[in-house]
Amino acid sequence: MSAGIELWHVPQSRSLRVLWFLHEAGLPHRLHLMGFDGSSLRTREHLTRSPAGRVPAVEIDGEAMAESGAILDYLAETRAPALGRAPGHPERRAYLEGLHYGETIGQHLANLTQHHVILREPQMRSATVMRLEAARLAKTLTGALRRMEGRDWLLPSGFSAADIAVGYGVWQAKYFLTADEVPGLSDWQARIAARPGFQAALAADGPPLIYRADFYPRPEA
Ligand SMILES: N[C@@H](CCC(=O)N[C@@H](CS)C(=O)NCC(=O)O)C(=O)O
Repeated sequence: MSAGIELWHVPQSRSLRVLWFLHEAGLPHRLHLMGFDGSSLRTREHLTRSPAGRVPAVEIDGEAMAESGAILDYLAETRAPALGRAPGHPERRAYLEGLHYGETIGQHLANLTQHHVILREPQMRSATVMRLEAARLAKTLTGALRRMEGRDWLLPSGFSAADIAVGYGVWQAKYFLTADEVPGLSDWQARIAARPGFQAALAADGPPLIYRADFYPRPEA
């Protein structure tokens, strides 16, 4: 059994959440950069780490784990308590909500990525899905901003792993939403970009594999 933290990561994917956390917390780790060509994600070896053959996947002291939100919470609990809100903490409920809300945002990003980037043949893409999912993505972010009530981060006591779970979607939204579609979004993205832990994660992220354009406009209705 190998000691320490290993992360299997595809640049620009949800595994950036874990990479960001590791840099925020200053946790030493070994990074395995993977491609997005299904084949490396679907090997028998990788399927032992992630049942659906996804990233992120980690091994922590030799034990495999998938699901970015669960990984963040587990790492907070075991190695970086300042980034978590443990059971009994007055912000525990809001913290858990934020950790999981990341995937409410993430589902819209995934659908947009599929229709703008992954589906290469124009006839496979749906302009309706692109418009609908962009509007739904904007709503998730507007809702989170409303909860923040003018604060910089989700919880009154300050930055936590919940901001990383949600922040990944906030950051990636730049590919699909303009600043005027979600008032406050560009300031939020700037706050994320200013964090040394996020900057270090971006530097380690590897060459872009998913988004090659700066912005993916959707067709007019
Ligand atoms: N809920 C999971 C989602 C993991 C996920 O779907 N990751 C994507 C990258 S963003 C992936 O590995 N996709 C590869 C595929 O679908 O084949 C998490 O948050 O870790």
